[in-house]
Parts: sequence; structure tokens; C-alpha cells
Amino acid sequence: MSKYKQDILLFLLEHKNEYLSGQKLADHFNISRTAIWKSIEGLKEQGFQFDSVKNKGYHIISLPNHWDRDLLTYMLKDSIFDRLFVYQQVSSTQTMAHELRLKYEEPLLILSEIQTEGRGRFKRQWLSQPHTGLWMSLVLHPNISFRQIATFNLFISIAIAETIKKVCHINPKIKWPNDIYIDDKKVCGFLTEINGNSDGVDTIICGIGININHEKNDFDSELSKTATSLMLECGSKIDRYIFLKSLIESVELYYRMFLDKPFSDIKDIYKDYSMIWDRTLRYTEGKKQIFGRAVDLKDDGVLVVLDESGQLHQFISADIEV
Ligand code: BT5
Repeated sequence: MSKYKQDILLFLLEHKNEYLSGQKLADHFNISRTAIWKSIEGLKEQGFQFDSVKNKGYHIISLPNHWDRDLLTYMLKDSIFDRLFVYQQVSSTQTMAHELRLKYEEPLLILSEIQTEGRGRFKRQWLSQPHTGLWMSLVLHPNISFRQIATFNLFISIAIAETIKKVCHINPKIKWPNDIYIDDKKVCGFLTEINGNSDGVDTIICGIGININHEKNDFDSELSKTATSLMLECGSKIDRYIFLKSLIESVELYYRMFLDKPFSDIKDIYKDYSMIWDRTLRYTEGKKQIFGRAVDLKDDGVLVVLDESGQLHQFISADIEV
């Protein structure tokens, strides 16, 4: 995207609620009205939609339906992610992240419209169709010990939950250790993989999948029983760009907190978002399986569960059935 086109786009986005005449834009940027018109036509070709009214001017009404690399670069230019990789289709952004981290030392953001082999934990499949969701992986270099990593997921889950609450005005719940639910249906799952050596954790690769604008029939019959999307829950289409920008701001905030503060500082916020308290649920970790009730979350992220016979169990990362 040319610099002018980018500047005009930003100006129009900043004045989203008013019409701006070609003359006003031309005066503002000190270029001809023809140059403004050409930029607007170029933006239309890229998928931006405008309302243009005679004697009033242009008014941006919607952003492209696909991930536009230029717009994303522009929107996220102040973020900690120095490099952005935007794909139409990859096997998995997580797999791409593992490859790209070997080439680049800075924080990376990798996102794709489609994943053909999106994956969850234990190589489970993650459904990732185009134009509906947010499928991305973040590469971070925290320089921390292995002990510290256990609470990373806890900070990130609050970052995601707060974004959903802020952008969609609904109340999400966190299902320890790596899911976000709305009314007992999964709207987001994330996955944290690490690389390191004896000195500690060198790289975190955090893959986040969020169902944003899925209709009910976008899920197959099995998933439709357990999955939902933000649009289905809040009743209106969500602008994926606005959501992503807000999510990145929130992730940055909670990532800094993760580096600087103990989990105990935000434990109460986490517990308020948590959906597993006061419920007897099935916990599975490896070959161990119990029915029980979560009774404590320790400062190092370990979950304590009381089983039906009164025995306490500690989990680092379990599957919980709701
Ligand atoms: C997760 O695993 O929930 C982590 C998912 C992480 C996906 C992101 S997308 C970007 C990045 N690139 C990747 O390849 N992965 C990451 P887990 O807790 O194992 O849950 C997996 C289970 O969730 C599956 O077995 C299904 O039951 C269910 N599932 C699959 N796709 C879903 C979807 N789109 N929405 C809700 N549930 C889904």
C-alpha cells in the first residue's frame, strides 16, 4: 500500500463517523482531488467499502473481509511484534512459527486466513475455516526460567477474556488451563509451546484460535454441540480487525505483567473469570482420571482438585470436561 493510500485510510478510519469531501482530503494531504480519488479506488479494490454522497464526501463503512497485510501492518505498527506474517493458507500458524523463529530474533506475529492442519493440544484437530475466525501464533522471547512459564497461560487467558468482554460486551469464562468459553461452549483455545536450554526459556510460541463470525452451520454436527462463536453469542458481526487490535494490546499488557509481577497479583481477576469452581467435573491428565471439584489455584499455576472420596490432587495441565 502506498504511503498516501495508508495515510488517507488512517484519516478516514479516525473520522469513521463523518463524511470527508475529496476537497477536504486533498487540502489535508496537499495533493490533487484526482490523486485522492485514485487512492480511494485502490482501497475499494483491496476490499474497503465506502459510502460516497454528493456534496458530502466519503465515509468508510467496512474493512476487507480478508486479512489485508498492509492494513494489519499499519494497525499494529506500535505493537511489540516487529514482524508480521500474513498468509492466505498454511498448514498451521504454529508450524510456521516454529520455522520462522529460527530465522528472526524479534517478536513475530503469524496469522492465516485458513489452516489446513490447525492443531490443538496432543495433535488434536483445530477447525480453521476462512473469513470467520482468528488463527494466529505469537513468538516471544521472554528470557525466564522454566519455573516461571507455568503461569504464562493464566495471564494470556485473562488478556483474551478481557478483549472479548470489551469488544463484544459479553461475559466470557476461562476454563483452566487453555480455553475460553461462553455459556459452556468453547469460543477460543490456545496452545503454548516453548523452546529453551539449561539457562531457561528462550522462545514462547503461543497459538491462539478464536471463533469470531461463525454461523451455527459452520461447525460440523459434533462441534456444534460444544463450540460457539463471538457473533453467535453477542448477536452481531464482529469486525475482526478491531478485535485483533484490541487483543494484541491486551496480550501486550498481560505479557508485561507476566514478566514483571507474580501471578498472585492477578489471581483474583483470574478466579472471577474462571468457570470451574463449585462444579464437580471430570479431570484427565495422562492416564490419571478423577471426578472432583477445583478448590485452589496455587501461585505457580498448579490446580488443586478435591475428589469425591476427599483426596486432594494437583494438576499442571489437565483436560476438564464440562
Ligand atoms: C486447543 O486445543 O484448544 C488449542 C487450539 C489452538 C488453535 C490455534 S489456531 C492458531 C494456532 N495454530 C494451530 O495450529 N493451533 C493454534 P485442545 O484443548 O486440545 O482442544 C482441541 C479440541 O477443541 C478439539 O479436539 C475439538 O474438540 C475442539 N475444537 C476444534 N476446533 C474447534 C473450534 N474451531 N472451536 C471450538 N472447538 C474446537
